[in-house]
Amino acid sequence: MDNPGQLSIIPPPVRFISGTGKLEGSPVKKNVRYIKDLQGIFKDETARASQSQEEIVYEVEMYMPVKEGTTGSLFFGNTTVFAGKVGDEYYMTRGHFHALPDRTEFYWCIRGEGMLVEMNLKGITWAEEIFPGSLHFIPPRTAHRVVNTGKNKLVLGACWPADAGHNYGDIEKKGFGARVMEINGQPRLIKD
Ligand code: S6P
Ligand code: ZN
Repeated sequence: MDNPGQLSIIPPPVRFISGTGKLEGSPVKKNVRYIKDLQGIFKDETARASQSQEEIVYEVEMYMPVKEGTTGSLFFGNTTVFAGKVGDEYYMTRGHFHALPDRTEFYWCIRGEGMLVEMNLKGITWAEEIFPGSLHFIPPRTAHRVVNTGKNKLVLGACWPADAGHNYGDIEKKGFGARVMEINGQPRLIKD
């Protein structure tokens, strides 16, 4: 043994860049959602279909150190929602319940401004303001969607259980019951 008694010190596999919220490292996976991927998500489908289909609406970077579905473990990620609108509706994520409905999640804002739209199983919808430093707990059985109401990128960190999974189907069928629209130059949460 070269160094008897010496324990190993290793570099971490992933770096979280605090200024930008980016993740760096070989285990990081990335998903990009373009306008062309978001059919039926925005209120004005005609407007969505007529704008540039290759424009990015949002990107997600994920560090998933265990197999998806592992009980008792965690995933870490970021979501960047670009600035833009489809008609009068701000760019946003698809939104989902977790497939295991009681699984919760934390989001926190790194930069930008927006709204976190949430909906419970009774169909009651509300939104939390997002701003740098804001911290958001997604309760059990609560659908969640991130909306960028600003002129710059909105970047959020997220941490969620590795067995949470995603249920997109219920949102595709019923929506959130409310949308964040620009009305007279201001973001408003209005009934759908
Ligand atoms: C995962 C977590 C986020 C979202 C991301 C994109 O539980 O909530 O990482 O996956 O914000 O949203 P969506 O609705 O397209 O998965
Ligand atoms: Zn989630």
